[in-house]
Amino acid sequence: MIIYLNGEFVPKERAVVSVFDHGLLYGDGIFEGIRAYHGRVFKLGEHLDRLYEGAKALCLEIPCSKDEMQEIVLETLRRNNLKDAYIRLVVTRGPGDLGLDPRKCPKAFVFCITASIVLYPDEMYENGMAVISVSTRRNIPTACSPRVKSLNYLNNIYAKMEANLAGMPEAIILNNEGYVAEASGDNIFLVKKGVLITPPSSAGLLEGVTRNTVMNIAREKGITVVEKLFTMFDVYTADEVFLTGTAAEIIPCINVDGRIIADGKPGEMTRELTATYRDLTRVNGPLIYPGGSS
Ligand code: PXG
Repeated sequence: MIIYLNGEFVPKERAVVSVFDHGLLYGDGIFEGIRAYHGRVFKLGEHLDRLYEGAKALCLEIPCSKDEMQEIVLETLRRNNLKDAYIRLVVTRGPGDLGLDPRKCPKAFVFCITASIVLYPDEMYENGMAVISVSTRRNIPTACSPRVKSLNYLNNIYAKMEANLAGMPEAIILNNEGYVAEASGDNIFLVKKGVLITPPSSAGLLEGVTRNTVMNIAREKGITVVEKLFTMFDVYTADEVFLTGTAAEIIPCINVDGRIIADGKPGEMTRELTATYRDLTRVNGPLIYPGGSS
């Protein structure tokens, strides 16, 4: 496995980060989880836009342009001979001293890992999954914005731990007002009377690339899409519930906090959106091997 590490391509064993890196010392940094399908990097532009917006919010100067970053991702995939992959792109504040002041870190540190993709079991997509809501509240946007995909994921990890302790695969997280925000690493959607509903960004959530893609697919199909606040009552009584994320794509939820959703089977709209989403992964995004080689 070859890793891109701050200007070099190195074997996994040599891909190490300083103990003085503020990404490690303070969670000061940002990342993206991206996926490549059939020799293309799906929605790469959208992921890079989110990365650079996060950097802007944190006054973190990424030491290369978006075009150069795109090439770093594509070249890392080429060096690993991958066509289908999970990509982890990380920008840390870089090495500094033991004080938290980011000005002590002269240069951001960039790395890119490309790994073969671990697919979730088909069974989960066929039959849906059971999830629970947890007591951990989503970070308050005025304190630590969930819109920044930062290296500080403790909020999400607390939620995931609660799900783990309850023996459940995923957690639904509410915001500090008690409205549904998202899952620990996925966004949430409901279908009610043919309308597709998801919490607005202002609920305090990461604006998922998959979330945006699904909303666009739905609109193109003529489905009404509404971003509005809702509570767990709306989840329990929805016709369909599903989660969206780069790794999981679209996963149906058929049981939430012990309430069976509708007839307990993945719904029609969830199936239809999933089929179109998968079609899109074949045609969207820059080619890794433009000449058609490999
Ligand atoms: N919300 C949160 C909090 C996330 O971290 C999403 C939503 C979905 O966003 P995208 O852009 O992927 O549609 C995410 C991203 C993992 C893993 O290993 C997944 C994410 C983050 C970190 C790790 O499954 N999901």
